[in-house]
Amino acid sequence: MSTLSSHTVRSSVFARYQPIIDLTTNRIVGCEALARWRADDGRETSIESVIDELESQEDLALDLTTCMFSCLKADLGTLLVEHPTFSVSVNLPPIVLGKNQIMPVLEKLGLIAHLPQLTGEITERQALNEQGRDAIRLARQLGVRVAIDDFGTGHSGLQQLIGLEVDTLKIDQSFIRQLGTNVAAERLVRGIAALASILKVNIVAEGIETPEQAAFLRAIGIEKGQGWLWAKALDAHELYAWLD
Ligand code: G
Ligand code: MN
Repeated sequence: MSTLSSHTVRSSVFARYQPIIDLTTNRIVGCEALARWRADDGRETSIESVIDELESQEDLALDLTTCMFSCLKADLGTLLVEHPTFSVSVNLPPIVLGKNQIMPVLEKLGLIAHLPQLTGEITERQALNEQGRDAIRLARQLGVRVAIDDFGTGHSGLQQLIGLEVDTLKIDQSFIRQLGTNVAAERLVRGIAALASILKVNIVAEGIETPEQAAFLRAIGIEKGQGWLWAKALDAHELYAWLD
């Protein structure tokens, strides 16, 4: 049974923004909007404890996504206008794309002009069933780019993955963490880089924490990364400061 109401979701969810860095220039090229949860006592917490419940119900998942786009517009609206090449990624649960409810939200928020600057992230695990494949198609129809999140963790067949029409693969941080200590993880990351290059899709490496990890990724041709090496998820003021 659900313990969360629409009202609670709308008043508790807010966004933080983690910079996405061009590994060759070390400059910020975009960010990922990460959902945070404000607990009853005002503390900021991770959304982990409620995310499964939110994403299992269509109305709550839509409330979550609406909150994220609404924060994004309020926090980064000016930035999107002033920096037309800056792009923002938002996690998009497939369940919210199914009923064409997102477009009215984007229209109401005045985000239509910025659709090419937005990327919807769908996890590899969610991308491969029928609902996930439909979600990818619907996101593309909306005019946003599509990224496969947590790439490498879904235990999917290569054949299924190659069939997905996406713009970007986001290599999961569990592989990045093992660079330098686990040869198998290094080979896998090299393999993903080669695959992406053949498929002509972009790569973002997630969870980069050390200069050595960044150097390895740069050396094998991965263009973009995010992680604590540069910044944790920031509020809008901190993100604007990064741009200067
Ligand atoms: O599922 P997704 O890959 O979008 O999850 C991003 C999560 O990873 C966020 O909760 C974020 O706080 C966390 N994260 C981002 N950068 C790093 C990092 O460099 N190291 C670790 N351990 N976690 C990170
Ligand atoms: Mn993500």
